[in-house]
Amino acid sequence: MNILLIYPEFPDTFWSFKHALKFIRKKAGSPPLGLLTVAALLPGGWDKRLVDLNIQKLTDADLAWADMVFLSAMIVQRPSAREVITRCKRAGVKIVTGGPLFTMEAGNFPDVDHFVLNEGELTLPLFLSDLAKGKPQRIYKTNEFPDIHMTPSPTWKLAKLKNYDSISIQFSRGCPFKCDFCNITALLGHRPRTKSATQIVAELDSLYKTGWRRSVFFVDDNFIGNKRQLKEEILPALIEWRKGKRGFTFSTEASINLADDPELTRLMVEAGFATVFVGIETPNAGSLDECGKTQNLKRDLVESVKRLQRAGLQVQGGFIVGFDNDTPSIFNQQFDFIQKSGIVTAMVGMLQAPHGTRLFERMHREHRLVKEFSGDNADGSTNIIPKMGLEKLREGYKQLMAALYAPKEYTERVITFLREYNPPKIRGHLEFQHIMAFFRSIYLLGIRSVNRMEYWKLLGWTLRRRPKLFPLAVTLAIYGFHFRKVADLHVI
Ligand code: B12
Repeated sequence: MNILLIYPEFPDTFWSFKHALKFIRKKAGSPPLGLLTVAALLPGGWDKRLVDLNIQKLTDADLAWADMVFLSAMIVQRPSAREVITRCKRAGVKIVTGGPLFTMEAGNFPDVDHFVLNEGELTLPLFLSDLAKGKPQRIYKTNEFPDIHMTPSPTWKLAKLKNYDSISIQFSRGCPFKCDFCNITALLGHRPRTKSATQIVAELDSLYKTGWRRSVFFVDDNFIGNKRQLKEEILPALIEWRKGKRGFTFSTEASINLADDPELTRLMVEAGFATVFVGIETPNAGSLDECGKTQNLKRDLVESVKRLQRAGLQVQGGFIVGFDNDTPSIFNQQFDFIQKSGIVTAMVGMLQAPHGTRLFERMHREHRLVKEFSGDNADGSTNIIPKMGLEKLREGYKQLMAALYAPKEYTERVITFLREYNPPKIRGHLEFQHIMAFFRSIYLLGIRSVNRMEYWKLLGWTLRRRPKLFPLAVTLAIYGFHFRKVADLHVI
């Protein structure tokens, strides 16, 4: 069997980093971990190829080679996924789909031959067994969650790694918390399911063997869902693994209660974690209470963020406006909070209700659902009628984004962060393209840009006050360029 694994193109979103990646001559953020994992679950004797539309084109020759196409996508990739399906149909190639888009919207794709939904570890073997018998069904789904101790290492060799900035690996699935707007627990459950240290070290070893030295993103829904296992097994193993190796900085997603555990934070930094994305959502306690985000309540959120920054972690944050408890003062509150916290990468979105969430059910009951979920929670759209009124919310959101990513305010925020931040000992791998990115940034941001004064202000301040953080300041200046482009495109 010849299996063609296809990953559709992403639009220009906050996390696509499209405008920043150009500076380091990379084509995409990271290869599709879901498809590389599916490839490893397929029979070893089958031939597999990966076409990631974010780095290459899909050719007619690719389709002519394939006996079957395996397609994975998120909702934001819907338009590109539809094009792929049309081309496969025209070429007469059978299409098997899986991943978050199809798990949530299977009904919208009449041309797909087989849906292998939820987690592939459970559903794919059923499909393969029926296929072997010559009787594959149209839909395979399950309410169960697999033990991921059985999950094989992703087949890295299918991906053209040199085109990517980072690589994803996964230690756990699921999250113990119950935020009403998040669909993770519906997709992956409450009880964090984890891999063993042996599995993680084997995955890192196989990556190391490919020559990879750049950053690695642990794509866990909440990396600290099982703190005990982290402290006793995983982090000590990672600390041991990195001895004598260079590069390989890690990033991940975690809940804010990480800040309450100095030992866990210290071990993470020692293991090489440099960045953590935290769902902060809002400084409005009434709204945190409304959505059930109890872990963010009864704490000084700014101080929690600063504690992580002082420990050596760059904190990125997710924020939401438009809760029922939000009044129009929320936009200023969010702005002040984000500026004070020094969260440079602040993904702010309007409240949306994805399928499968408690919020979706409530909005349905209250007749407040209005349209299809766009799948991009930071594109200035929503599928619900907000209490404060859609126009007021949209206008406030627009102004908030414009203020947060205005050159002067952005530079101030970066400086607030650099002032607080204690860089970890483990540093990223310096490559020729990083040096070139610096020169490109001088030309594009320091000479050609109308905002060039802010660029020089940031670099000047860093050279005087935190010279060791100079490469980070350049990176964040480049990020600012990307964020402004995306905000201009979608929101402002
Ligand atoms: C890593 C990640 C990212 C990375 C993506 C890296 C990449 N190139 O893949 C980054 C940070 C870029 C990202 C960005 C975004 N993301 Co994201 N992301 C995740 C995250 C945390 C992990 C995904 C992952 O790699 N999982 C590990 C692999 C092994 O799991 P998997 O892909 O689901 O695959 C398994 C099954 O689904 C199945 N499977 C998957 N594909 C296929 C295909 C076939 C044929 C078969 C048989 C089976 C199968 O088998 C696999 C093994 O079980 C998920 C949350 C989650 N836990 O799923 C959110 C998630 C996928 N992201 C989400 C969203 C909304 C976004 C953004 C739109 C956010 C934003 N506003 O910008 C952006 C859009 C991307 C962009 N570039 O523009 C949503 C998607 C919702 C949806 N239904 O579409 C999720 C589910 C989070 C959530 N809370 O809802 N994301």
